Amino acid sequence: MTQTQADADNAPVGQELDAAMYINNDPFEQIIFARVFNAIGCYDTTPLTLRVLNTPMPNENATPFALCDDNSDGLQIFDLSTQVVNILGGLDPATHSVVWFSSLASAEAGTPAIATPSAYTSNTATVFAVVTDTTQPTTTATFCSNIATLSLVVNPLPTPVQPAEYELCDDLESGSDTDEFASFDLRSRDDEITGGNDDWAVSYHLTQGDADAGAPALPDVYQNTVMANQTIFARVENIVTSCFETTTLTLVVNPLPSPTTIVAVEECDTMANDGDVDNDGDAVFDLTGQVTADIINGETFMSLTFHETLASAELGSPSIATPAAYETVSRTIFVRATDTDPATATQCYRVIELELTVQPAPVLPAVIPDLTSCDDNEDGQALFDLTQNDAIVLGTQTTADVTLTYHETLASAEAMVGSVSDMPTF
Ligand SMILES: [Ca+2]
Ligand SMILES: [Ca+2]
Ligand SMILES: [Ca+2]
Ligand SMILES: [Ca+2]
Repeated sequence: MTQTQADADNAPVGQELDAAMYINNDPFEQIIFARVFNAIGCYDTTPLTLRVLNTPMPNENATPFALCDDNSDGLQIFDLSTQVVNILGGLDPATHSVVWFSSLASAEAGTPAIATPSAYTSNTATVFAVVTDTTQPTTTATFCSNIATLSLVVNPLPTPVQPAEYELCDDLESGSDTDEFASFDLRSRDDEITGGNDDWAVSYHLTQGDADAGAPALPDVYQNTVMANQTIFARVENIVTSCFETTTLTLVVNPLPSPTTIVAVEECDTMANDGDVDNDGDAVFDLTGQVTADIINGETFMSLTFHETLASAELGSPSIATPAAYETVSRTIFVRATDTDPATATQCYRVIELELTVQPAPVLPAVIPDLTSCDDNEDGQALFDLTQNDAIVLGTQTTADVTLTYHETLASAEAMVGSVSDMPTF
């Protein structure tokens, strides 16, 4: 083999080409010459065309083909036909064929190819594409090809935590605290649902369909639209892989207790009430017995605490320490009624006012003048008009404020029984 016709004809020493390892000089196409000779020196020559075809250069950094593992089996069905443009890079799909193989060895051997590349079941793995230029001009059957790799990735779905029911007390923001609508801070549930996984983003949706579609989302602060109890849907999406899973969130509006507002509770400012002198200005009230029963009025799961200020009632503390014996001047106190239903997590409460009224004790003069009557038949008995000293006993008090009765014994007076019945003439 020689570079020129002359060398083929003359066969000068040293001009013969390396028949096993010859690299062409002229790009793409070059003619060399073959000299054929026999033992007695007869020879002939013929030209030989060397042709260099372009090897296709597919995408060496093809974007991994990732799918979400919708049934958590580690496998997914890949449609490799969607990856032709990806694997070709800038090569023209019209002039290049792509054949897929599951191993490098089979790609190099050209067999066996993946039978159904449009539905190739795989775990996370690498597949191999043989890319062939189908149009290069050639007088032989040589088509140049190259092998490129494509990563197949099966991404796991997020595994959201099923959140506990989200309970709120009926609020006023909806216009009423008895309408069973309240404003829910949905973002407050994110961490519970993601378990603190920062790669997972949460959105909330009215329906399962909206959650699957990812839109429309509910606002971060959402007022329920179904009274009392409503299930909404949370979409948990991996921000890296975009794989998502959904779960439900139940919104619950708990009713506030309904304490009954009662009329003012009255106590007498007497020594008998508080052990102090009459009319020292205050009295001892028992808030625990009938008062509590009247306020609860038969409603279940309600407990009461009593407070001197509205602020402490709203806070729940400090409360009146000894509600069974609360000594006070006349005042308004605040009753906090709290829901104690163990089935609810909210302990909703409502505050009402309670009037405590200290009634002044009637005042008796220290000394009432003796009553004197004449014994007209010497039997030691006489008729008395007990009312003749009423004005002295009443002092500045009037019978509109106090009732005056007379008794034969101190005990019956204190018990207010057995008054002398036939006044004014006893
Ligand atoms: Ca799967
Ligand atoms: Ca409300
Ligand atoms: Ca008193
Ligand atoms: Ca007192």
